Amino acid sequence: LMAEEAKKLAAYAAVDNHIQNNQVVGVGSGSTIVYAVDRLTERVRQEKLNIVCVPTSFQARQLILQHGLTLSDLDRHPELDVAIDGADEVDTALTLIKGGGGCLTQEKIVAGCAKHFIVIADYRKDSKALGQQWKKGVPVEVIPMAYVPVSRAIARRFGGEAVLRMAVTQMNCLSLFFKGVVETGLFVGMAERVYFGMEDGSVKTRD
Ligand code: DER
Repeated sequence: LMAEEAKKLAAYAAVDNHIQNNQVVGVGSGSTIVYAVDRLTERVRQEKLNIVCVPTSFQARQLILQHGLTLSDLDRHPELDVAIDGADEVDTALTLIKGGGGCLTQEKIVAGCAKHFIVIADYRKDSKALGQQWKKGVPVEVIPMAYVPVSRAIARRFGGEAVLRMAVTQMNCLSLFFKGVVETGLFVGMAERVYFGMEDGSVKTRD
C-alpha cells in the first residue's frame, strides 16, 4: 500500500473503534487526520450522531467547518471524550514525536483534555526508537525572543545544533525548564493506543 492509503486505513479503524453518539471529539492536525474527519463525517450523517468537535489548529478548525461538523472549544467543552491525532514518529513505549506541522502546543493541550488520546499513523511512523525514522529532530516551540538562548541551552545540554541525541523523555522535561520554551513535540505517556496502517493493507494497533 502507498502511505496515503495506509493513513486512511488507520484513520477509519480509529474512528470506527472509538467514536460513538454524544461525544466531544478533539480533532488533530496534519494529513492523516483528514481521513479521520472524512470517516467521522460519514458516520455522523449515516448514524445521525450527536458529535461536537474541538480543533487543535486553524487547519483542524477549517476541516471541522468544511465538513459541516459542530465546532466547539475548550471553553465550552474542557473535557473531551476522545482526541484523535497523527504523529511524526511512534516508539515502542508509545512516546510520540509530534509538531511536524507546527501546532504541537494546541495539540498537546487538547490531547491532555481527552479521556482517550488515540493516534493514527501509516507504517512509516512505526519506530523502535525515536529518531530512527524521523530525521527532523524534536520540535520545540518557543516564544520568538527566546529562540537563540533556548537553541544554545539545548545545544549545550544535548549537543549538536539542538539536534536531539539522547534520552527523549529527559529532553522533554529538561527543555521545559529552559526559559522561553512553550512546549516540546514529545508526547510522553499520553497516547492510549496507536493505529498503524500497514503496507500489506492490514491495521496494527499498539497499546
Ligand atoms: O504536526 C503534527 O503534530 C501532526 O499531527 C503530525 O504529527 C502528523 O502529521 P501527518 O499526519 O501529516 O503525518
